[in-house]
Amino acid sequence: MNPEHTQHQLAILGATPSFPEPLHVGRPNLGDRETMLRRVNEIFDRRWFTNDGPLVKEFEARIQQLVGVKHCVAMCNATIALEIAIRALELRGEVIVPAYTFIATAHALQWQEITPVFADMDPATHNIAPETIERLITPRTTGIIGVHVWGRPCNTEAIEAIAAKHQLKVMYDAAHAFGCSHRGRMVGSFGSCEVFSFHATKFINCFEGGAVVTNDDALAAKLRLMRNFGFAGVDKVIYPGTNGKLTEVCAAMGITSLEVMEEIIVANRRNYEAYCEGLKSLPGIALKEYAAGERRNYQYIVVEVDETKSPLNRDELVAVLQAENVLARKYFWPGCHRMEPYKSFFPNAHLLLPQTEKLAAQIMVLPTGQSVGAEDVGKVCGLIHTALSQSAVVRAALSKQD
Ligand code: T4K
Repeated sequence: MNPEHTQHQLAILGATPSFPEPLHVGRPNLGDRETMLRRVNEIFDRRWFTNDGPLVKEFEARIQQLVGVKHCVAMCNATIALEIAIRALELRGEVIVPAYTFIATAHALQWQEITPVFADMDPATHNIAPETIERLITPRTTGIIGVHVWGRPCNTEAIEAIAAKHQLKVMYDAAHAFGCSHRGRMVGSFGSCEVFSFHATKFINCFEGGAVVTNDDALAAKLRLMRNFGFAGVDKVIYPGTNGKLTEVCAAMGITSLEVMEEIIVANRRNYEAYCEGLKSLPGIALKEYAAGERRNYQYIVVEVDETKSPLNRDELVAVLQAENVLARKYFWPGCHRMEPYKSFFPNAHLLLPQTEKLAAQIMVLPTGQSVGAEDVGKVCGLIHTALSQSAVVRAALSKQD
């Protein structure tokens, strides 16, 4: 162990927290403040605030170019974008999704009375395990939604082969995977369409925002119609659409964010490499690695804590870190199938989800992004070393807190 790693006091043991201010997962990255404020001033001058304004169009054009797709339809957030994409693809009945994802993936289906059917995860990638999909297909199944968890693309080839065999539609929740590639091809062009999130916590953000990207002209036209109440021209409504529009100020934030995309990736990568170094060779602690040779945004630092080898389990480690003001998160615990309404609908779903059950209890996500420096990463790693080496003391302190 690096001697530096032993010097931190644990607040859980009565000292002050190592970080006076909370170190968050998902702290927003910022583009150039002056440029953003200039854009906001221009929005004020133009008095054009929403409804397909010039900055929304510019944001869409930049994404199309970056991802290499024909169409980008910007939306107010990724949840609405998922709902609109699902509806535009005419999915109904049952749709297969991974149980290990943010709840929005499942809710976007349930919201329109489509049943999400949960597939298990591949422990190596944390993505949907293609071999668990086929047995879930019923006559009511109409599609599969893969999620590129942590920005690591799903096994699109296997998913699409199963879909072709059973005549199912495929789309992807790419909320984490903007700026990532799969076999040299940018995420965004797989399946019928893919959905990005530009929420404040995402590596590129619009405050709130999302987008559906596709190479399908007819689908893009339908998405635009649905995003804007079903208007097909002034005073002409041809579909019961919704309001999924992105505002100009959000698009301004997105463009300003895109302008520093490479800088953010450099900061994320630096932190990722520092975490790799700081957490290596700790028993039971495995940092999920990003594949070399592909484009990655490195926006999530994901650690598996195997309680059979680590002196502390995931929950204990998260509790210690949080007491030190390192607000590590247990994403996506306990899995969608253990949240309502799915838990009540499918009380035995966990029996088919052994890997999700096991890994959702082991995974923690650590802070990174522009606002986290290399020194912070060193300190977080130091805390983890200290906590593990003083596990008996930590356990005793935690039991007193209960
Ligand atoms: N699909 C997937 C796979 C997703 O992961 C998500 C969203 C979606 C779909 C839906 O996308 P959107 O509809 O949101 O565009 C957060 C985000 O709210 C959510 O967007 C994200 N995934 C999810 C993984 O994380 P929570 O419930 O953890 O949010 P919250 O409020 O606890 O914030 C997370 C952390 O970020 C906290 O430590 C505080 C920090 N934070 C947050 C905000 C908003 C800040 O420091 N500043 C901020 O402005 O869901």
